[in-house]
Amino acid sequence: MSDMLKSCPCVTRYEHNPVLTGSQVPYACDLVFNAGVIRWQGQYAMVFRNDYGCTQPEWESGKRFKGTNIGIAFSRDGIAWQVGEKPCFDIRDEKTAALFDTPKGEITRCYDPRLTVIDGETYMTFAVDTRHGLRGGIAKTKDLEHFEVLSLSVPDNRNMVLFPEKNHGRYLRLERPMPVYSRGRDRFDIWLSESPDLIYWGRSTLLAGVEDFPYDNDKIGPGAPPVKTKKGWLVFTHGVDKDDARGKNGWENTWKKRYCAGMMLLDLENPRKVLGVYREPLLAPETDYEVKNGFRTNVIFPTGAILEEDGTVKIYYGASDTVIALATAKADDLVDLCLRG
Ligand code: BMA
Repeated sequence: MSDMLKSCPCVTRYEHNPVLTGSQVPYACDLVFNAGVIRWQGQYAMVFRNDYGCTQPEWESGKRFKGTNIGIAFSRDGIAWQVGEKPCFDIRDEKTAALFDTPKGEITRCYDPRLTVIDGETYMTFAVDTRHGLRGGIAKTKDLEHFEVLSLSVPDNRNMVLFPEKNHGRYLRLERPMPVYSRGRDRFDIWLSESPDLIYWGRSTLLAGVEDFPYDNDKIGPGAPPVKTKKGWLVFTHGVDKDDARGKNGWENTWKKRYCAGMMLLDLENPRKVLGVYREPLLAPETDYEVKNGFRTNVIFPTGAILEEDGTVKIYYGASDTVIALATAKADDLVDLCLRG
């Protein structure tokens, strides 16, 4: 696996990246990353993963974080963000814990949120660590402050994203189950499921495998909720290549993975049909905030995308599991690259 992966020339990183760092958060916070973003009441809203209780010297000496919660931020331009006074979803908070139909203490962490608006209703999908495996959650909210949890998947599954439109009356989601037992190692793919009500999910089919993304050799997963373009659903993905020759990167002595952003295009009428996969990385770790000084370096993890009226797509991604960064591209260029393969 080449160590020289380059980002696609049609993508531009925001020159003053990152757009959100822990220093902007008015409560306990050391890392902010992996954020869902939507348009919200004439502005933009973001929910982001917040890990706290462990500073850089501490994580470098092996200490663990005290906790993780989900924070909220708002912005007029999608670039300058104002963070809310407290987290919007915190499993250590009794009100949040009471949203789940699980025994006390079963859920240990909720993280990696994505936001989607469907028929005027706002939904948050998120990963859930439990004492019995990793689950994918879906919650509904009217105000990004109060949530109703609609469903939790069976383990192990995460990286769920909802399509912003129903398809033939059914909700659709992309997801990434983790079949360790049958495959013997990480080799995880992207699946598509449908639901009449966001609670009961079925008709699951494989959408894309690791082998469809030639620069990945380990696992892939859905990134941001699909973006509707004239020629198809544009899906941003993340993908991992692993190289045992890689030494220390970030806090772990054995971090051998690299996360890149990728993309593919799905048919509008039948999203189970892949029209094209871009066979190179859309974004590969290159800048200082992506390859140096982070908690886990060499990580680009896209989780939010907004299509602007002028045809520009804003892509939000976690960089090095430490900050949130922004890149932009023309949707038409991205669609053409997917179709070209
Ligand atoms: C995944 C998740 C993400 C994280 C990524 C890179 O497994 O834990 O939250 O950004 O690894 O560390």
